[in-house]
Amino acid sequence: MDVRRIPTEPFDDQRPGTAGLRKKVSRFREPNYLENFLQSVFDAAGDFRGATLVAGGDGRYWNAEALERLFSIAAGNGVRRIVVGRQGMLSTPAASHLIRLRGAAGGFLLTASHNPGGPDGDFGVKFDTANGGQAPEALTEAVWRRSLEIREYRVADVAAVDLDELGVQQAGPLEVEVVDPVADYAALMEQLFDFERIRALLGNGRFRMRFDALNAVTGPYAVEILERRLGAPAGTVVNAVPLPDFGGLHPDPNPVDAAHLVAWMSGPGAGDLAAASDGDGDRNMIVGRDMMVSPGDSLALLAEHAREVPGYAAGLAGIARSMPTSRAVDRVAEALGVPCFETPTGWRFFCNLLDAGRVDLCGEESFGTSSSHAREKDGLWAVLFWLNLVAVTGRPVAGLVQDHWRRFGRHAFARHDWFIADGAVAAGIMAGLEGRLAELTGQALAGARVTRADSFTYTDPIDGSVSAGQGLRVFLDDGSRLVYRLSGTGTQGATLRIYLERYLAPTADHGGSGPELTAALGSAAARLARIPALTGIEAPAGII
Ligand code: VG1
Ligand code: CO
Repeated sequence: MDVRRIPTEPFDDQRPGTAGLRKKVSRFREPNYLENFLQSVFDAAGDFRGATLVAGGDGRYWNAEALERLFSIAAGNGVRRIVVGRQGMLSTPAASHLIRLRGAAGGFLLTASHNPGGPDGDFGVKFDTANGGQAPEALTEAVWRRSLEIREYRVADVAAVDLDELGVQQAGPLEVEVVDPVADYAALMEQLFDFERIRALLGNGRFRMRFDALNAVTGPYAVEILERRLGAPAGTVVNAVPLPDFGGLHPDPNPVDAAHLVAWMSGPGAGDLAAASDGDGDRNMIVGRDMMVSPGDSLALLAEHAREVPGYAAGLAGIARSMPTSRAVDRVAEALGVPCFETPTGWRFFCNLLDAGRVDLCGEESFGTSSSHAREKDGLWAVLFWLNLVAVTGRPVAGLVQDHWRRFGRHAFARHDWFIADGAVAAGIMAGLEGRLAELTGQALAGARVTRADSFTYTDPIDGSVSAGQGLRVFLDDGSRLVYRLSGTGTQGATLRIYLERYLAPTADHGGSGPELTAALGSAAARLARIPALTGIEAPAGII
């Protein structure tokens, strides 16, 4: 085989963030930029000669070009076969499942997830290991170190591949197997959920549902599963065709970017359930009638009712949530008598626990939930879980949430995102607050008193690896909590996230939205970190 070694110079900005490497499309298109990063992954992740890898993307702008380069670098590094979704498309959870199903050595996911797409938008690469999970921190750090010293990458000439044609094609030294991106995933969903009961619900002529794929990867999955297999009326899935620029929509399922869905779910003509997913299909937003289900509540509720769903009828071994996620699920875990783990932000931190069989259900406040069926978060899976619950309990979405609050109390939650153009200023704010943490205990804050404040360090219970600096936490004596951390998925400036949580007892008045109930806590949190004083910015750029 003819492998060419192409000389290159390192780039200094290829450190993967919370989930892969994300940059502006224009940066990724610079000569050698993508190639350097891919070669750094091959160098750091081990020997892939003779191996099978999975590849696919969310269909965003530049997906096809990036895939071509991936093929030639994979071939240059001795990969034997690439399993790729038709037209280069694979959702992140479907890719995770495919890696596990095929026993592949890993996979490349070409996506910047919920970041905007198009020529002026973002591009990204996530790398999954053989367990179908995102590369652990030790590996992403090794990739970054390698990217700083790389001097050449290896390519082999690969013939053009017809990504519309299913089956195996020989492309130079590489076998490329084009698969239906939906089939294996849909079959897995049929094993986990009671399709018969859901079909009865969706086809009863009364239940009205809308799923918004936001012109991103989940459209074909949702049409096949919800409309074809479960009999939902045609048109239930909207914005169902993946487009390179997502048709100008921002594929981030949250009440701000998908406000139209929240609007459809209120007032006299409201539907019964609305849902959306993100660019690469791993996030979910669930809306009931006049009820935006907070992701922390969603996780808690799925845990509470897991036994009512076929795939989880045997119960859960344990549950995990990312640290900033509300502690609603902790109360459920306690009631179920199963352990609840608290991990840093990012799905990769759940994977060891899932592999070891210690947990079956995981979730993040950022609209991410999934289970041991995959090693990535899974948007459509969460939607099917909710449909299954509504079908077997006969309760509406809002009723299920209110029942939960009456049993466990409500963890009102919101996230304030402060956009700070100068990353050094944002880092300074975090460092300043960290330096003052020790003095905070006993201080008055938003009508309560600080009981404890610290910087979160995680020790992985399976491999003992330690991840420090994972966010600053301030606990109050009325059960409230503030968490501060810097986003690791943006491509310009810095986003300082403040997570606000307030507990309302089972008998309390549960009225109001998460942002309303935590507004006072939010202003106190901003002042505590001196954000307005140090930036001149008076209000967060986004409240979710
Ligand atoms: C955000 C979320 C985090 C999520 C990550 C990847 O990270 O907060 O919970 O795991 O995005 O999501 P950050 O560092 O910006 O807060 V996505 O859907 O890649 O796949
Ligand atoms: Co995503």
